[in-house]
Amino acid sequence: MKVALITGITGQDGSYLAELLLEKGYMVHGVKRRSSLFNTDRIDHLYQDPHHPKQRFKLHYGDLTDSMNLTRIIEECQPDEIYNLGAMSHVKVSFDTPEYVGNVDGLGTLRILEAVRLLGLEKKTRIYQASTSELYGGLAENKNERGFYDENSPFYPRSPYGVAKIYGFWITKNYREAYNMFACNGILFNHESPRRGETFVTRKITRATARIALGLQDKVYLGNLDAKRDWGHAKDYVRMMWMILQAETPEDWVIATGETTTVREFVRMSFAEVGVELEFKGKGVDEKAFVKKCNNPEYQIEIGKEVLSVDPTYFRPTEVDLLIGDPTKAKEKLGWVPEYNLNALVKDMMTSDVKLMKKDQYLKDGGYTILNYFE
Ligand code: NDP
Ligand code: GDR
Repeated sequence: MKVALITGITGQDGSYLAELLLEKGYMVHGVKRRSSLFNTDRIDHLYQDPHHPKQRFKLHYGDLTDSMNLTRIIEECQPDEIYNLGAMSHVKVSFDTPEYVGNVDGLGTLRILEAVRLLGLEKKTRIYQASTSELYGGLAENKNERGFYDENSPFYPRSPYGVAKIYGFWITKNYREAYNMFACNGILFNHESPRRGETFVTRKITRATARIALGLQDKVYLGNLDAKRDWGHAKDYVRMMWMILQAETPEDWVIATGETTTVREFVRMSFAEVGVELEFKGKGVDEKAFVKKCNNPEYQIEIGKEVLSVDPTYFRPTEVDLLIGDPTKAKEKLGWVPEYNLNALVKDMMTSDVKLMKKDQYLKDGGYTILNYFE
């Protein structure tokens, strides 16, 4: 039985990857941070009783800032594959906690690589590093001749997160070259899902849309509506993480859809999923969105209602304006065929959030407190 170790197993990608590897028959170990509450919502359905003789899913307390802890876990698990997905992954928050992000997202990667090397596992253990399109920083002049970012495009990170991840990228490549390790970077563009953290823009939008439709929330405040992202579905992307470690040679790979869309358009598409047509008026910080039509009798949402305003709090000190990836290499060499397009992604997220928010509505009607925290 193959053995995998996943850092960041409680996150969006970690949960989908754990599912995939369990389906493939792996023994899956995960690193979980200690927190004052259970923080396992995304993987509760995978939990297995530790007393079960055939247990194939095991969590270990740990942290990417603690090299002794990581070394001990790796020694115990003897993994064939390590997926280093753990990170403080929010770009805006990285401006508030830059040193911590450097430690976790940058040095954390080194700690994994060095542990594998010191334990003498460099011939056995393959390592996947969660690199990111944030490395490119969205500089127009750095796109390839076809207008995309690819494996050869120069990097120019625009946040403490991007800068920390660039260390992770290069140290992974360096250990590959210096010690002949099977260590690979997946340069993944934005990928979303119903399990996406609530403070990333897509989930913030789908959650708010469902709440507004159901009368649980008045409006949503967003930052830069003109930002463009290449959004795919996390389920498609974790499959690629696995494929990257099954390749014949260790390499770096861009995973993207090759299409880019504004935040404004994502809002429009989300409201359309619940039958609400929007009209955007104004520019920059004065831009707002109003309900133009409501084609769904289930939702009593009044025509002309203001449902979106811009709040500059959500602007970033330095922004990545546009990202679009070129997945040609992954398509040709790894057979990358995503199952979801943007329409299917929005539908999946909206279906899930409407269901979740109906549950909240039921709880609220029953007198229970529901989460009213927006960020
Ligand atoms: P999430 O934010 O959903 O998950 C991050 C995970 O990292 C969580 O399990 C979190 O634990 C864990 N973590 C945070 N800090 C530490 C730490 N100090 N020690 C150990 N674990 C820690 O991110 P995603 O699942 O979306 O992304 C997975 C990885 O891929 C990240 O590295 C991200 O930067 C990268 N990435 C993501 C992209 C995307 O669009 N989703 C695109 C490109 C790269 P806890 O639950 O306790 O907070
Ligand atoms: P990103 O994702 O920064 O691309 O990083 P996020 O969803 O946070 O932002 C995307 C774009 O939307 C704009 N935006 C807002 N963003 C947030 N979070 N909240 C808002 O209210 C809002 N309004 C507008 C942002 O300015 C930005 O331009 C994600 C993370 O998953 C990283 O870990 C990963 O590496 C990259 O994707 C690829």
